[in-house]
Amino acid sequence: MSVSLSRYLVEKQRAKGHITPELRLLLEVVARACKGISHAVTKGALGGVLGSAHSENVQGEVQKKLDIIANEVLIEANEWGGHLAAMASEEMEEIHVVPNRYPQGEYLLLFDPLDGSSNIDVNVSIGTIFSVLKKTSTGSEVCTQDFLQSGRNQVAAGYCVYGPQTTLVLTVGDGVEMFTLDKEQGSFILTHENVQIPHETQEFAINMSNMRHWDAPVKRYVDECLAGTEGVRGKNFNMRWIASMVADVHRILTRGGVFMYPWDKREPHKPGKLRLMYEANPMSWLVEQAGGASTNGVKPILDITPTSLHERVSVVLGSKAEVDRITAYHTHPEH
Ligand code: AHM
Ligand code: MG
Repeated sequence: MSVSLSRYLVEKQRAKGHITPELRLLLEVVARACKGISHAVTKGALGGVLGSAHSENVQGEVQKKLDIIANEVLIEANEWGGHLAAMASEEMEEIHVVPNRYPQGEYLLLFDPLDGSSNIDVNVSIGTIFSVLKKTSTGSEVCTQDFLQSGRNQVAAGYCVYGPQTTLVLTVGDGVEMFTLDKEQGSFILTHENVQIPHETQEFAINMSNMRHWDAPVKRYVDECLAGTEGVRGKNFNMRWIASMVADVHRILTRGGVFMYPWDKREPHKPGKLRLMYEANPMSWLVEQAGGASTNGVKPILDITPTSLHERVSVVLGSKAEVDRITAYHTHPEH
C-alpha cells in the first residue's frame, strides 16, 4: 500500500508528536507549491517560461523567468495559511513579512526557489531548496534578525528535484525520506525511507574548471583522487558535476559521494559561492540526517551563526569518511 506525503505527515504528527499541526500544514503547502513549479518547469518552451527575465537579484545574478515564477508560486502559496511569520528567498533582497490581512504564525520559511538556474534552458535537472526555522523572539514584529539562526535550529528542511522524476526529499530531524510525485494522482508518494549515505565513496563532485583558483587542501584532495590506484588513496575515483546542487546532492543521498563548492581565489573576499541559509544549511542537515557530514573546511556548516541573510559559505558535504579527510587537510595540513 502506498503512503502519500499527507499521510506520512499526519502519522508523524500523531505517533511521535514530532511535528506540530502548523508545521504539517506548512510542509503540505510547500509540497503543493513544488508541484506547481514542477508543472511550470515541465512546460518549458511550450509555456514560454524559458530564458532570461532581464533582471538581477540581490547578488547581481541575472534572473531567469522560471526563477521569478518559482519565487512567486512559493510566496503566494505560503502567505495566507496562518502558519508563517515571514519568508526569505535567494531571489529577494529583504524578508517578506506575511501581510496584515492574514494571521501570522510562528514559523519562518527560507528558500532557493529554483536552484541550478544555469540548467533551466538546457533541460537538465533543477530544484527547489527549503528550510524552516521558528521565530524565537516574542511579541515584536518579525525582522531579519529572527532569521539569523544556525542551521542546528532548523525544524524542517528539504528540496524538490525536477528531473526525469519529480522527487521531494524531506527531514524533520528524524531521518530522511524521499517522495516521488505521481503525476496522474497529483500526490507525492513515499518511495525511499530512512535514506543512508554510504560512509565511503569513490566519487567526487566539483567544478574542475576552477582548479587553478583553489586553496591547497582542496587541490591536495582532488589530486589524490585523480591519482587513482597509483596514488595514496589506492583506488580509482569517478567525477560528476551537474551544476545543480539539488541534483548533485540527490545523487549523493542516493549512492554516496562528496560535493564541494569551496572558497576560491576568484573572489577572495567572498567565503564561497553558495548561500548559507538557502542552500548549505538545508542540504547539510539532510546529509547529516542521512549519516553523512558537512563542513566549511574547518567547522560543521550547521554550527555557523549567520550574520546576514544572503551570507555565502564554502561547502564540502557527503560521505562522512571523505568529508572528515577534507576537514583534516584544512585543519592539519602537515599530516
Ligand atoms: P543558483 O542558485 O543561482 O542556481 O546557483 C547555485 C548553483 C548550484 O546549484 C551549483 O552547485 C552551482 O551553482 C554551480 O556553479 P558553477 O556554474 O560555478 O559550476
Ligand atoms: Mg541556488
